[in-house]
Amino acid sequence: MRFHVLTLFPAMFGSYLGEGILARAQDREVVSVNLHDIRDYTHDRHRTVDDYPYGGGPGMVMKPAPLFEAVEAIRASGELGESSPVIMLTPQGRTFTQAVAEELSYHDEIALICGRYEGVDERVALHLSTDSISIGDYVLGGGELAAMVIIEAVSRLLPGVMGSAESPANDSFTTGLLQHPIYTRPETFRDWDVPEILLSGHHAEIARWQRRESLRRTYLNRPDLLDSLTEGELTEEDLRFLRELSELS
Ligand code: 6GU
Repeated sequence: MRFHVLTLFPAMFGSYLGEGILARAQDREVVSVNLHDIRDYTHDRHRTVDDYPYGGGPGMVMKPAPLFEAVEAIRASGELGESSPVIMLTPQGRTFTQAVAEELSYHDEIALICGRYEGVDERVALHLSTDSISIGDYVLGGGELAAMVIIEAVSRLLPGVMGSAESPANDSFTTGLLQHPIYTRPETFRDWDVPEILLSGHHAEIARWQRRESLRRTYLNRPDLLDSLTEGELTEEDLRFLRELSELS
């Protein structure tokens, strides 16, 4: 899968993409990340990428021309198909979730446009991008971190990026519940013991404990996730346990 990133700050990406699973994914040629400096698509001496907003107001607006020319040049190179997504990264976009990551993982090529300043000329959203995405309800200085979040979340879903032992199938949000607590050695650390059940070797009992702890965490930290589980995703025993939790609080 190929990601094209259009940014005013290509240097922000190097060290992040050069480590960990993203480095491995690129070495294995499962993922490639092409960085495009938006300023390279200007034609004036000052390489101007922004201007004042029509109608007044604070801050500067990213001009449309460099972004259109950048996307058109990438398309002309043959590395971004006519029907590939061109995604504007902006706090005004739809919220990025695991389901969106999965949806994007089926494409061969994706372009990510990192907005900066107070915004981007609306004609980019109207006539260039096919989608707009936000990574959550808070404001960042630009879309660069959002691009890295999306590249990582999508890349780890691609075959050959994660080992089978780290399979994404059990991830929080893939199952619709938060992950249960996990422990490693030592058995006792500073007087704090690993829950006895995990040392028992009773696999069925361990699975039951893990399921309950997933439900407990989700109930406490993300009750909205429980509401969006569909019929049949919770067993009678799950429902009984959740009723117990709500009676305790
Ligand atoms: Cl995609 N961009 C900016 N500037 N802020 C954000 C965001 C994106 N997603 C959440 N906050």
